Amino acid sequence: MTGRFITIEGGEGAGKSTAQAYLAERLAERGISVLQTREPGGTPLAEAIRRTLLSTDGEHPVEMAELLLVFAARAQHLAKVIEPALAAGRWVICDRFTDATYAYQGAARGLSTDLIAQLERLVQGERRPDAVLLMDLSPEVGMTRARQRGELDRFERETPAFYSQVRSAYLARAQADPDRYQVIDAEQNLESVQRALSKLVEGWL
Ligand code: Z5A
Repeated sequence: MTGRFITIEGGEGAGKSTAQAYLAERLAERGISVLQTREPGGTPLAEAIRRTLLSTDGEHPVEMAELLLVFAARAQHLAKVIEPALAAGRWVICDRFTDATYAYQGAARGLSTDLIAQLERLVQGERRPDAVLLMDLSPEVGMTRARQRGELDRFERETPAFYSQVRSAYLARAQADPDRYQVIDAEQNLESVQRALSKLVEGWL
């Protein structure tokens, strides 16, 4: 039996990490073995790429380099962590995946969707998330939450227009495939978000 691959997406400060931990706990209570991981990252090499991508110091990658670095990290992560876990029957909950590439490198940085789709096929083959949770909130609320946490990374220093494009791209992807995407209103208080997540878990099981 193979496991299920669930990804969590959304803008900055949307509550993805909080939701991931909550979902993992609910699933573990039901006896499901869960692996929590994130992108970019999830292996030592992919985490090194993450540090490069998020750093505000030194030379910044141009758009195309950023895209290729994201997919390089993903190739490593899939081969070393995600595929083995799914093959062992574990559920994988990943904080961001390729939807983020379409939203950030595609919609916000302006790289072509066709190019991203080609890289997606090259790196992932047929692998796609079984379910995508989109934690949707206004960029203003997300940025306020992110700022409260301290120093901002390279993406968190982008303009409001950049974040609006990210949000619109995510919502358009969710609308195009409503069976696979669940949109959660991430501006609600934590209790309401958790209630929505618990319902989802019941639906999955
Ligand atoms: N990136 C990319 O460009 N292309 C790609 O393909 C991929 C990624 C995969 C790093 O991602 C960057 O990588 C990302 C895009 C780029 N850019 N950014 N920024 P990341 O996921 O690590 O970064 P992030 O979006 O900044 O995540 P985050 O700041 O860690 O936020 P979060 O995980 O969504 O939120 P959180 O840590 O769970 O919660 C944030 C705070 O809000 C925290 O204090 C919580 O206690 C609080 N919180 C959570 N939920 C609530 C509710 N409901 N009410 C009130 N407060 C709440």
